[in-house]
Amino acid sequence: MGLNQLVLATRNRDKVKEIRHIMMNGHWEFLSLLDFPEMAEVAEDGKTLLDNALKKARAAYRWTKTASIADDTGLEVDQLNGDPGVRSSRFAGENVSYRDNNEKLLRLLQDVPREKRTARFRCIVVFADGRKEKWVEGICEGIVLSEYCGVGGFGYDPLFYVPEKGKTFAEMSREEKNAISHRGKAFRLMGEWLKNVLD
Ligand code: ITT
Repeated sequence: MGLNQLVLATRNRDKVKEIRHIMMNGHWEFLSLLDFPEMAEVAEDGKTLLDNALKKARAAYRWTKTASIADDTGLEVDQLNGDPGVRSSRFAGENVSYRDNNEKLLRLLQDVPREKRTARFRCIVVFADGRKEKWVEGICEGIVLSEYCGVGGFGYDPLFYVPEKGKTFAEMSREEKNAISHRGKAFRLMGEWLKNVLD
C-alpha cells in the first residue's frame, strides 16, 4: 500500500516533530507548511480552538490541494478562568518567546498555592480535504508549577506537571509525553478515523 500524503497546517517545528512521532506507524507521510513557505499566515482570530483549527485546516487544503490536518492547542488554567486558552501562543503579546509566556504565567500565579494551580492542555485536531471535515479532542490534566522543571519538550512543558507521572512534560522522554499528552490522545483518535477513510 502506498503512503497517503497529508499536510500538517502548522509552521511550528516543535509540533511537527511531535506529530510525526505520534503518527509514525501509519500509512501516511506528513508535509507541513514549512514545505509551503509562500502560503500566507492564517490569522488565529477565532473565539475557540475549534474555530482556529478549522480555519487553519481549510486554508492549508485550499492552498496545497492536499488533505490537511490542523492542531490548535491551549493551556487552560482554572485560577485564570481558562486563560491563556485560545491565546496560549500570544499570551505575553505578539511574536513573543515561549519563555515570555511562561514568565507571565508564573507572575500571574505567584501567590497561588499548589492545590489551586490546576490546569489542562486541550488539543483540537481538524481534518479537511474539501469534501470531508472531522474534528477530535485530546485533554491532559495537570498542575502549573511555580518553577521550571526539566529541559525537554517545548512551550509550557517545563511548568506543566502531570501528577499521574510525577513529573513535568519537560522531564519526560518523547515517548512518555506522547503516550499521555493532549496531542498524543487527539492524534491517535484522528489516526483511527483516518485509517477508515483513506485508501
Ligand atoms: P500553529 O498555530 O501554527 O500550529 P502555534 O505555536 O500557534 O502554531 P498552537 O496555537 O496550537 O500552536 O499552540 C499555542 C501555544 O501553546 C504554543 O505556541 C505553545 O506555547 C503552547 N503549546 C502547544 N502545545 C504544547 C505542548 O504540547 N506543550 C507545551 N506547550 C504547548
